[in-house]
Amino acid sequence: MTTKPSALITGITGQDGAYLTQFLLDQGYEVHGMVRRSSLEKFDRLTHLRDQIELHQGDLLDQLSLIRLLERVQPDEVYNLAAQSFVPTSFEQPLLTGEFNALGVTRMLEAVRLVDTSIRFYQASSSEMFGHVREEPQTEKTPFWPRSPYGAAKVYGHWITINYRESYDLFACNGILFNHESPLRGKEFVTRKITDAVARIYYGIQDKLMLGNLDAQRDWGFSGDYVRAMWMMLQHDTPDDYVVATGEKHTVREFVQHAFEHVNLKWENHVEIDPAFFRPADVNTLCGDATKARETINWEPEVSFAGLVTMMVDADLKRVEDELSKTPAKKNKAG
Ligand code: NAP
Ligand code: G4F
Repeated sequence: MTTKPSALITGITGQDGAYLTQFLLDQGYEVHGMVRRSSLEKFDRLTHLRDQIELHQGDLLDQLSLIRLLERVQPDEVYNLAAQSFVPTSFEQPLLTGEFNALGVTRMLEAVRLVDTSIRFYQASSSEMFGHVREEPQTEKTPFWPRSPYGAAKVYGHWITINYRESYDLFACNGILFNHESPLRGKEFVTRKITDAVARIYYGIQDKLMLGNLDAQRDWGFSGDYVRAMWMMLQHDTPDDYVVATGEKHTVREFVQHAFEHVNLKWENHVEIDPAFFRPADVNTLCGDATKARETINWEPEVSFAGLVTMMVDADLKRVEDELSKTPAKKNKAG
């Protein structure tokens, strides 16, 4: 009898957690997720998978909860996706962001080191670490210059992962993932904020979309493609760090333009600038070179920029239409 491989995902309730869960189930894994205790359960992204996975309480702030969780689950692989992931919040809550995104990684690595050093560990590193970019495109060798408490905390998480690999011989990998989006993206992030607004404007229940820095450039990919790269890193013979990116960058303005054009609306009639959405320091441009991931683990993205925008607008159109069908009097398509 062969036993199924098992994985523990922290941050399973998030965007990537949902896509990674589906991917690992499709690969025949037993999937466990760590969730924070909350007075209300927020498992919306996992609804369709709920009976195929096991959820356990734990928190990146609580070392013992992590140790006990690994002892109970005995996973082959740990995907550490949990984090305070919204950059503007990191300016408001820099210490808490550091607790989750920096020290939380150390707690997770300590738990692996104490419970079972054969566990393979994935850390969710970020292109936000490149910040004020030193070269373009960015590779695994590009120096970091974080521009937010979020980015600075992720740099710590990145290096402590490398340190545990070198000190204790752990199979620990960093995925330096560039921005990746999907219909499951939180509505506070710019892409989903735009596609949600486009759908609401199309159906006449919103008129204006307030945004900040339209000139920022990002290398946007699809979350479903990027979680595949996480898994591929842990299947390789040796642990290493990889940039995961499409190699193509676009401005926020271009994202806006594509999203509004998809429903034949003129974005200039609806988008306004609100200084409240500018950051104390922003990352003006990001564009990744994923040559190493392509050549070493054979990873390639499948969804294009245009495909991503269309997928997200279509999903929000369907969702808003479904919501409105429950309150038909409000439905009023914009021309
Ligand atoms: P997300 O949707 O914001 O999900 C974050 C997850 O972390 C949620 O499940 C959240 O749980 C959990 N979490 C936060 N604090 C926690 C704590 N103290 N203890 C336990 N769980 C906690 O983020 P995502 O887009 O899926 O990103 C996944 C990871 O990749 C994050 O580490 C992010 O920083 C990193 N990353 C993302 C991108 C991107 O473009 N998406 C790019 C590079 C790196 P609740 O549901 O309880 O809030
Ligand atoms: O969508 P964003 O909030 O994503 P950001 O800051 O790039 O961070 C995301 O990607 C990182 C990888 O590089 C992850 F590590 C991180 O967890 C997160 O997933 O903002 C993108 C750009 C920024 O330059 C921002 O200033 O869009 C600009 N922007 C313009 N108007 C806006 C808005 N961002 C938001 N959230 N809201 C706006 O109204």
